[in-house]
Amino acid sequence: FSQRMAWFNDAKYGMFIHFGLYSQLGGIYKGNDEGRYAEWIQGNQDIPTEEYAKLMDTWNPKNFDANKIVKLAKKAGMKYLVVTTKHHEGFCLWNSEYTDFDIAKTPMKGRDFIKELADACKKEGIHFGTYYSIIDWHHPSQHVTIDTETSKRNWGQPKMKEGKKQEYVQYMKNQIKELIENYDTEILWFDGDWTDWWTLEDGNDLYQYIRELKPEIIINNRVSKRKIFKKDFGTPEQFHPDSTLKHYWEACYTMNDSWGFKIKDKDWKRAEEVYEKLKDIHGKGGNFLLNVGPDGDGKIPKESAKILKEVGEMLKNDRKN
Ligand code: FUL
Repeated sequence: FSQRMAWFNDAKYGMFIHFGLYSQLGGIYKGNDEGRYAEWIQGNQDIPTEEYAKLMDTWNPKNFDANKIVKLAKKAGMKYLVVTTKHHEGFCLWNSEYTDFDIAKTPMKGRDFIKELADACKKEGIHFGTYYSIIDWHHPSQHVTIDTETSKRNWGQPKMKEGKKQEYVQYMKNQIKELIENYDTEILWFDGDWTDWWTLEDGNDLYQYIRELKPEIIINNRVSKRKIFKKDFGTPEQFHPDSTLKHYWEACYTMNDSWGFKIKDKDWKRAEEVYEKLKDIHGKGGNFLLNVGPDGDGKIPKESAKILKEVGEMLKNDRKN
C-alpha cells in the first residue's frame, strides 16, 4: 500500500479543476445569481433536468487549452491534477460510449477535454487524476424529490428509482473502465457518497472492482461512506486537520468561494494565504489540492493564474534557500 501511495505522498501539491456545463453560466441563470457554489446551480435554482440539458447547445469553450493549463500547474509547483470528468449535473467531459450527455454532442464535438488533459499531463510529467460524482442529476435512474419540511426539491439527496440501482452501478463501472483504459487515470476521486442509496458495501464493491482493473491506481475515500472509509486517502474539504493523522489525506480548497467559475465571486485568497495553507498542510503530512474553475470560454480566470504563479515563485525561493 505505501509503495502504491509513494508518488502521491511525494507529490504533495495538485491542481483541482471544476469544469462542466455550469461553467458557461458563471453562477447566473436567467438573471438569478442565487447559490454559493456555481457548479450546483441546477440544484440551487431548481432547474428541471430537461431544461438544464439545453445548455449543451450553447456550451462552446473553444479556448480550453489543456497544454496551457498543465503548464500553469507545473509553473505553480504542482505535481498532479484532478479534473471533474462528471460532476453532479451528470455531463461528461469525455466522449463516452455510454451516454449522449457528453462533449461529443455539443458544439465542441470532435474534441475530448479529458484526453487533451491526459496527454498534456503525460507530456509535462504531471500525474493525472479524475473526479467522478456518484450522484447524477441527469441519469434516468435518479430523481429529486420534494422535501416535506421545506417543500423544496432536495437536490442534495437524489433518490434512486425502484429497481434501477444495478443499472446505474453498471453505468458507473463502464464509465470508470473508460477513464482507466482510454485515459490511464492515476487517481479516481469520487464524490456524492453521502446520498442515502449508496452504502458502505456498494463502496467496497466499487473499490474492489477498480483495484482489479488497475492495481496501482489511487482511490479517494468518497468511493464509500467517507466517515467510515479512509482508503486510500481522506478528503477534508475547505478545512484541514490540525495534526498528523494515521492515514493519508488530501485537503481540497477553493481559491475564492466557489469551485465552478462564478462571475460575481471576487473573494480571492491572497497568494501569501495560499502559501501558508500549503505549508501548514504539508507540515501535518497532508496533500493540498487547490482548485481552479475555467470560465465559459475554457480559460482559467486571470486572478487564479496570478495567485498560482505567485505561490509557485515562493516555492521556488524556498528551494533556493
Ligand atoms: C463537494 C461537491 O458537492 C462540490 O460541488 C465540490 O465538487 C467539492 C469538491 O465536493 O462535495
